Amino acid sequence: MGESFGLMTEEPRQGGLGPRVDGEWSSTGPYEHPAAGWGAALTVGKVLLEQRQPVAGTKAMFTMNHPKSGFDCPGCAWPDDKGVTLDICENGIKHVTWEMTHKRVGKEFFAEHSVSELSQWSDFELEDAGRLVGPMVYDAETDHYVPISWNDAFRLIAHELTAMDSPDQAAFYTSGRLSNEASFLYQLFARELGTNNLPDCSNMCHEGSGRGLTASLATGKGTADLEDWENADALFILGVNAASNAPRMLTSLAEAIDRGAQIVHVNPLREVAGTRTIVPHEIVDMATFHSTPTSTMNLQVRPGGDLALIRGMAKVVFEASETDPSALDQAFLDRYTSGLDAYRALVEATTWDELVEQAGLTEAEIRAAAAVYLASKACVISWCLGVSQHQHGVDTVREIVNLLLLRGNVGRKGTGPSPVRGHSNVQGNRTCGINHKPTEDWLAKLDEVCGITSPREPGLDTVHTVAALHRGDLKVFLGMGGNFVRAAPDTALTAEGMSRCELTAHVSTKLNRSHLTHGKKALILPCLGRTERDEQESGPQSISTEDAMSSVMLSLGSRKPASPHLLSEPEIIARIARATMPDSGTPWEWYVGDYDRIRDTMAKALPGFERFNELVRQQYGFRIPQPARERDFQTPSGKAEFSDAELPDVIPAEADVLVLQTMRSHDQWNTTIYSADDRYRGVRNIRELVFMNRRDMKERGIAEGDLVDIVATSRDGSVRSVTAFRALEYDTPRGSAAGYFPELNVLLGPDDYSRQSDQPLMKDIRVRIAKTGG
Ligand SMILES: Nc1nc2c(c(=O)[nH]1)N[C@H]1C(S)=C(S)[C@@H](COP(=O)(O)OP(=O)(O)OC[C@H]3O[C@@H](n4cnc5c(=O)[nH]c(N)nc54)[C@H](O)[C@@H]3O)O[C@H]1N2
Ligand SMILES: Nc1nc2c(c(=O)[nH]1)N[C@H]1C(S)=C(S)[C@@H](COP(=O)(O)OP(=O)(O)OC[C@H]3O[C@@H](n4cnc5c(=O)[nH]c(N)nc54)[C@H](O)[C@@H]3O)O[C@H]1N2
Ligand SMILES: [Mo]
Repeated sequence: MGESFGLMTEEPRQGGLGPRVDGEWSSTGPYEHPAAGWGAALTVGKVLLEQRQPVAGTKAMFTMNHPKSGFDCPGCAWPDDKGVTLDICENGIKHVTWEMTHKRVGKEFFAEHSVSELSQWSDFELEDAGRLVGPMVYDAETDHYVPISWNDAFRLIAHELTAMDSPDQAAFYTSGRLSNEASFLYQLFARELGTNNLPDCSNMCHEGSGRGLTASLATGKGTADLEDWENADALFILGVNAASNAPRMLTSLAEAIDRGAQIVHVNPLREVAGTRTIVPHEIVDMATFHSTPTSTMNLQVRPGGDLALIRGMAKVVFEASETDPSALDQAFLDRYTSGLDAYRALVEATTWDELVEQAGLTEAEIRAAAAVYLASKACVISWCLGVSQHQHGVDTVREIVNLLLLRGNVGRKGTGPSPVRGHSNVQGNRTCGINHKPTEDWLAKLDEVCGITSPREPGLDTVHTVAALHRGDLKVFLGMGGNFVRAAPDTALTAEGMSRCELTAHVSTKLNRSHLTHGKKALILPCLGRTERDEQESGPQSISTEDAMSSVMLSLGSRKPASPHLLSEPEIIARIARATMPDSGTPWEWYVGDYDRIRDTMAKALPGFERFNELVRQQYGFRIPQPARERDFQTPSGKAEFSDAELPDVIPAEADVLVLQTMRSHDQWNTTIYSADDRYRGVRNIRELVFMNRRDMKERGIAEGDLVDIVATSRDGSVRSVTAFRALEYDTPRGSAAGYFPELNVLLGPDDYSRQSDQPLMKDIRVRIAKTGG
């Protein structure tokens, strides 16, 4: 795999990209204990000790997500629960502790290890080396990163950006941790320079959700918030591994069960959140081992089969309305929606045979789910990557909205669509302008307020950035956080594309693979983390973030920075901008002196941010007004739009082809892998694995633990493969398989993206699996 591009060339190891394993791998099947609880508490203690942070770490936990003067957990985007004083979870704690490590990566480290040597380190070892402490530049002669002053680093970036033939030869990537203030400055810089090339990580997670919701309801976000979760009597949870990736959702699920609500989990795998939990912050529950169920029904859908399931449920609702008019909210439908007749005709014309086949569920199961929906007065439907990272992600999101509309489950207490966002501020990034396809309204306002002329041509998103890198069309790649090379599809192709750039520069807290797969010139620019004190001219600064339910809150870091040489993200952006555009009329330095000034400008440029500085200082910040929540649907027709997509065929035509999904283990944060274990799936000391259905294994002569080759055929016919992965039997539907991201990203071709959302098909890789050497 990609020898010259800084990727590991070593033989595959069964530890995957995580730490080297010290014991035999083992697989005992799904976790039999409640989610969270003592398993989580033990891990937390271990993590704090490993990073030598038992005391400071514990102290930090008490200020995390604290409504006043705390910092926002840099983990997931799940909203803070207002009734809970210690609203934290195992994975949030791991995440924060990882940032607070005592280990440092300074100039001595880089003098000791060449880039070629570091390229042979695992991804875990790179990050585990510690926090980056000073700006570094790549020296091609010695193949080492060497120190550079901040000023020289900014000058180098400015030089490369001004040497380009067009501003569209640069791409400005954002990972979803970036604050609202920094996001605003970053997009302002890109646009003032003259490009909309703003690829971001939401191109890989919820682009499809945003597009679907916008087409249906004229809002790119969910309309439900935590209060709605608390007032729903039916919750449908599709395609999310909540116990690992949004653990604080477990609290909401347990509370829902306690008040008698129904919870239906839809997932090819029976994830542990679909069973029981010990509520993450309930210390008393932990002491008494009191656990609460978190589900009333589990439906093991076929990969990509969600649309068929939802349509089947709609079919039952229409059927019921023949005898019971209250099955439909006719008053709502008449007043607020458009396109019902066409949708109804389509649903009625779809046969049960088709629905059952495509959903991979029996008619009885679909009817049972519909019965829950029909019996409920207020329903929330929630989803994550299991829905969005598919070819028909946009159609599926729209089908979810269709079903909600039928019974008036939008814009009313206890109802609404509710996508589970990923990174802690991925939603805020978009709100603040990180968007490769901005609307004219948005740009016009930005131009008016900031006195610039934004380009109108749409820019590159993630998959098109990979293609442009590879064609050699991009001269400069700037990464604002994240680990683009590991996160994007087709690792080798992405790395090779990066090496064609004149300059790659990454603003980061820790060393990662993207620093090693560098351009001709390369910079590492270390920044402050979310937990750290950010001192500027006017004193300590707060930043703000927006959670998955549109609440914007301040976050104040208070820890001593990992090094006195770190700069904040807003400062780095402002200084790059000034160096590149010395005559810019934007008051870059003045903005950085006091972030209130950035917020004052944002208050004028962003709809819903009026009085930003004042509102964000309220105890729980503020919720961005959302017309769709008030049933004001600002679509072209002025109504919520039903969609009428054809039922997609999600079953591979060739009988020996399996649909492989790539997902996270319990012990990783995206490309950061903490260990080679996946507690809730019963796996230890192994990541280079593939979970398969027992019958699919038998058919291929594969026994438990056998080494297998996985060969993927891309949509463009090209073939990619990995070898010597271990096949493990798992309860996944026939014809499907599952393994870990980012180890399996090598299997995704550049053409393997949804034509609806432009999202890579990370949950739908078409593969053949056979015994290695067989
Ligand atoms: N601890 C931790 N928390 C995280 C992250 C992390 O890496 N670690 N990442 C953050 C980010 S950026 C994001 S976007 C989110 C991701 O959160 P998730 O969406 O939970 O992420 P995945 O691990 O990819 O899990 C996908 C889930 O969808 C299911 N699935 C796969 N295909 C289908 C399908 O066709 N239909 C249905 N119904 N289900 C399907 C899988 O079995 C799995 O349960 O989590 C965020 N939170
Ligand atoms: N096959 C497959 N691929 C996937 C996915 C999948 O499910 N399957 N999921 C996709 C999804 S949903 C996402 S969101 C992407 C994730 O893609 P990214 O967001 O690009 O990746 P992360 O792993 O979150 O980034 C980790 C790095 O961020 C840096 N970092 C951490 N904290 C900070 C900070 O405060 N500031 C700055 N500037 N840097 C910081 C550190 O240097 C760390 O190495 O991956 C995508 N790729
Ligand atoms: Mo994500």
